[in-house]
Amino acid sequence: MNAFILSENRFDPKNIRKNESIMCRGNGYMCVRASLEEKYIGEQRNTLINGVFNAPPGEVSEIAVLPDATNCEIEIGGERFDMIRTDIQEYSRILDMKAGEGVRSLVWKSNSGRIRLEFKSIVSLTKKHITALKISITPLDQDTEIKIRAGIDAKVTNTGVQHFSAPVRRVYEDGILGLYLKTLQSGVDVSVHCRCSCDKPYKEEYTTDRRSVYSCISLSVKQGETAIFQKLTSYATSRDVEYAETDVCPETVNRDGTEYLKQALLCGYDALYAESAEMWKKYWEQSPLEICGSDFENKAISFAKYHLNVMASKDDNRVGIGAKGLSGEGYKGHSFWDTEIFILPYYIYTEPETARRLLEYRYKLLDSALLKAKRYGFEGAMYPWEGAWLTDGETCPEEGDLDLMTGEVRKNMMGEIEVHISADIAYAVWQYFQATGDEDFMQHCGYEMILLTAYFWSSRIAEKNGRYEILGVIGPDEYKDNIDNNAYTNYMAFYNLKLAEKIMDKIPEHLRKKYDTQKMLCRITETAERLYLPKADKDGIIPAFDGYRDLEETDTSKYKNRDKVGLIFKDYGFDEIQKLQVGKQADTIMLFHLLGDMFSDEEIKRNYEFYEQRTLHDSSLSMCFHALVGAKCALADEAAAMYHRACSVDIGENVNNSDEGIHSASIGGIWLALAMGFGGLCVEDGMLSVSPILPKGWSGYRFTVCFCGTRLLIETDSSGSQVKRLCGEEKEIRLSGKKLVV
Ligand code: IFM
Repeated sequence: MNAFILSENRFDPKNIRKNESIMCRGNGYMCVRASLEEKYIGEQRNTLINGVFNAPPGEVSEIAVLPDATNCEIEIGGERFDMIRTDIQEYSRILDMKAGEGVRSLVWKSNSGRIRLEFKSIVSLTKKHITALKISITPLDQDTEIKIRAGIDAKVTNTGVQHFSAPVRRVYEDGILGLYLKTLQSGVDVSVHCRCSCDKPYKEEYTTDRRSVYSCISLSVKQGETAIFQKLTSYATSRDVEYAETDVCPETVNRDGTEYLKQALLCGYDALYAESAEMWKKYWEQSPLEICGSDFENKAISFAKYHLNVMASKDDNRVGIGAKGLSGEGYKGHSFWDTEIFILPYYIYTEPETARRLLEYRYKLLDSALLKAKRYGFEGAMYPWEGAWLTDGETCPEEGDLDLMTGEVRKNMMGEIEVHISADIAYAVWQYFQATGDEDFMQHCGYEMILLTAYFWSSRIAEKNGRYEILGVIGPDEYKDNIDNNAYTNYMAFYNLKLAEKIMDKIPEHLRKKYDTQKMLCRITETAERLYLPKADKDGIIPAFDGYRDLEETDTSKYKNRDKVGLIFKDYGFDEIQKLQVGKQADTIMLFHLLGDMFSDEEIKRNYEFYEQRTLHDSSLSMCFHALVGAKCALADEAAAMYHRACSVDIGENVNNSDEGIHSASIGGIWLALAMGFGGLCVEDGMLSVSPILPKGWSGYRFTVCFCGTRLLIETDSSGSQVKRLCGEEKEIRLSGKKLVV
């Protein structure tokens, strides 16, 4: 089995959306879902650019679906190509993750005889504004007349919401189609240009339809000859990082968009593919990642690495990572704690520059975090639970689930009380610093972020029972609303406070001038001293929140480990679930990885088993973390089973699971569980440490780690583990408890 190929051997309309998500192509700047060129009911044809958000009146900001350029309708002898209504043979469709190319090949039994079709497409990794499509058409039985209609179509919406003004449409003398439009509220200018052509003599006409412009190419092709059609497209927006420091006008965006396309046209599909594939090759070679002995897990880890390269911007620190990456409009393109806790470790240890950019994005959100704290009567940095564009502030929708029978809408409290994200961000800052030693980042951003998040906790506590408590929160487990002293939140807040104490003497002068750091330190220290940290009860269980052990126990076997999530709602309403010892996702157990030193091995194992039984894994964030903590508890086989489930989130059998986009946290979590769970990767007292274990069913695995400028390859098989230095200076590290110099 080729680990770098995602494939479909039979066209099944049920899989249209899932394949669009998992096979999407992108480069961190933009992503194009792998929609088929011809239209089908149920498709979700999305092209998304990181940072192009818009908020219609009364709604929160969401990533706006851009005009589509994937479309291409083929007609042969007057018959339209369509895989549902016609006879299709020799079908195969793949995403070659090693080269970032989608390929579909088939033979269509048309009324004009058999036609061989091959579709190839990329989003260039080297020319980030460019997408390219190449279609090879070969009539096998007779000479044929071919018509191809392809263009730019702005009749796209975010599931019904139109974010753009009516477009200006143009066709230029050189056959370039242009479409210019603006987001309705946020005023982002977008230009899309495309050029269609064919390698055989053809006639070209231009048509328009509502909000769209097309090129219509017709040609005759002899039996056995191949006509090659090419469509190259460029996207440019006024939010592109190239214009970050200037006030750009629409004309400049249009001019640059045309120029990007003209440059691409000089290359053509094959050369564009070759240079992009070369960059992909470097990406794979720079940091090898493999699981041996288990084909599925190996494919899943390649899949994760592929998507981790297409979801994050490499050069723009004004954008984050969406919960669906850039693979779909799900979760409105917003960034959650998913980034810092699940995804960032991959970048920290393999692409530290990208990790820094992602943390700078959070730094740039500090003003929003300070404002949000004020709005709720607190101080310090209360980070938005959902982040979009820098000036959007909190983008968590206030409306929650709708009760269809009563018409009542449940208020969504996450933006207000799912506060652990502030500590998660501070935690991530420190993780980054530990692995990179990047003092420059800390001076410019990191210390301030740690200080202000810690200060937030000193205002978010309430004095109760002679101590400080954190009341009225939502913890990671979102099936529990408005709880007191969520163990996860309290411990992470404590960590954040202690971190602030630790860095106090490193706070640079400009921050000492900006803030009353002495006063802040006093409050931070006092809060840390008096903050309540839920301790294990007589059974050794750390209560997930106040009163947890008094809740009713229920048989979770009916609801967990099934194909569908949310099954519990068939038997219980949301309010009833509050009274049960059940959880949606990993919660307390996450502490055993994040703050493992604070708990004994015995405590970790007992709590892991207790909470796993009560967790429904209804969130894609759950399985990877259970695999990670399970591996750390030396429950290697259970962890491997959880890992398998985490790998199945996007590429498993469940057809609809990823319709709205891939699950970026789970994808980051797959790497996290491999490297930090099975591989035991961590930094202890400034020294890198790995202590790999090999679960049953795997014959080995390898991953790379970038630590303070040195890149290491960690390889494990049944004979043990070894560490090789790939580049950078010598490092003293700990391998399975023993110090060695690599
Ligand atoms: O951040 C998560 C949350 O923990 C569970 N619901 C989905 C969110 C986005 O992935």
